[in-house]
Amino acid sequence: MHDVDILIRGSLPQPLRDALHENYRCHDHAGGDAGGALDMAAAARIRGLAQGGWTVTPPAFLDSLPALELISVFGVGYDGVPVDYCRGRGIRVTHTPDVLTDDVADLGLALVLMSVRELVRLDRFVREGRWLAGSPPLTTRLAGRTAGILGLGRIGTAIARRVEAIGMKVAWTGRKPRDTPWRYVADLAELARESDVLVVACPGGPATRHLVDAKVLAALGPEGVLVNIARGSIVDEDALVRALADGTIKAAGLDVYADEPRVPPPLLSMDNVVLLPHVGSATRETRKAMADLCKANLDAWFDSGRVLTLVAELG
Ligand code: 8YV
Repeated sequence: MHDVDILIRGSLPQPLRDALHENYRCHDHAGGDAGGALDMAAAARIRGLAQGGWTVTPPAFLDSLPALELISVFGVGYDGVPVDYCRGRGIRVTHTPDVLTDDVADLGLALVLMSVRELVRLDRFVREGRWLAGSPPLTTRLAGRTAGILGLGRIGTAIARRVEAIGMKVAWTGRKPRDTPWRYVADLAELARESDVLVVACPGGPATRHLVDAKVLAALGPEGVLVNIARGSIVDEDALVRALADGTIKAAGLDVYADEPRVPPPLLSMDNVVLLPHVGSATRETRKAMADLCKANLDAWFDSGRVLTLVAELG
């Protein structure tokens, strides 16, 4: 048992909560994302914060935790944490990279296949007995077509390898070019124009908000498909709904949304969009590995002043 007070915010898996409660004096911030009162005396003692990947922790809230040393995020994305503010106060921020890369990339590949080969629609075709009345509609070949990847980090790279394995060509864009086996295209709209499928795999946060806008969707074009396994904030959802409704793009496969778990209502009745409930990392094995790493970051810091997986901006 560490002689340390930590705060838990947002949704964490029960086994992780249990392990934290066994090892630390834990304070649950019942208000979660919405905030809510935190006992002032307890707040002054909080040295660690464990939070869900989607949890938003604003600077004003962190101001109420004067002794905070470390934020350990359960998730690879940490767009809910004000990293510049944390740098200013010397608060370390850790996350759970690598352990979820394969699962999220698998889901990216699955959404490419589900959207372009229209697998959900075809499943419904069988269930509704329509096969008895005639042949299913033909779909589109993936081999030989181009996947454009927005963000070639760990997950983007793993998706590139997977789509290449099914015979697709890969091009990508990101903040700056680097040496990769795949062609770099500096301009996102240009990448969209060249792509049959545009896969969003970059981090969320203010720097990437609405990067995929009406212009990019128009460039993707009437045969183009958008896949997003990253963050809903990166896509202008109103523009996406319009583009799917009026045929500006052909289809979309989405695992993430701007206001989860709320999905824009018009998408729910569209046949050309596959909707998943943010399950990129949602396997038992990966969630356990994420939980272990989230706790290991707290333990390493409070045992020996080390952090294991500090976020890149603070490295
Ligand atoms: C997690 C994610 O489900 O890691 C991330 O950034 O979006 C997901 O893999 C989420 O963080 C769990 O809170």
